[in-house]
Amino acid sequence: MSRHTERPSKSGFHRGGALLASAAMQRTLALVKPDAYAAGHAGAILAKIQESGLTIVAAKSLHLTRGQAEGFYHVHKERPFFGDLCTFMTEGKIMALVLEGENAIKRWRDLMGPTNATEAPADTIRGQFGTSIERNATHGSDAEDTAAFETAYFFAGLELR
Ligand code: RTP
Ligand code: MG
Repeated sequence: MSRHTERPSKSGFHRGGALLASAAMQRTLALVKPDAYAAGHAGAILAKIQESGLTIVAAKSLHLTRGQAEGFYHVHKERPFFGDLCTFMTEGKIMALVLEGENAIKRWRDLMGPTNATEAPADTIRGQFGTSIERNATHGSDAEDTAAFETAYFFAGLELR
């Protein structure tokens, strides 16, 4: 086998002795929603993120206007819960975070748990801090394209360096 031959391994490909990582480095947008922020859970949620090994690239707290909430959740505008969701998301301050790591999008959604907090395992963030299908403590982007849109919705380029 020549020095430049690629051969598969358990975790990626070796080329000339160097390991090429197979996991993608990603950024994702996380929100601490108004229910969890008002209840004082933002600190505990930040601690869980850091314990998971994800890096917090950017963070801020803000109070969304109705228009800003509608724009953020525009993909859901035809859904029956859209109006209630926007009312909820504007009832108080939120925290917006950009998280980075290998497979960050899925890792953050796994940490959050399923949408319905009443069905979320107790060791997930939604299981611990959410109370219903709507009031579920946190948001996470669901794909690379939505992560890019949502990150840029909250943060300017200079805040993401
Ligand atoms: P998110 O976008 O906030 O991370 O939540 P998700 O992907 O788990 O769930 P999605 O289907 O995108 O729904 C967005 C948010 O809308 C609220 N919701 N209410 N009343 C209802 O039936 C209902 N369904 C969803 C939740 O706050 C959900 O996170
Ligand atoms: Mg979603």
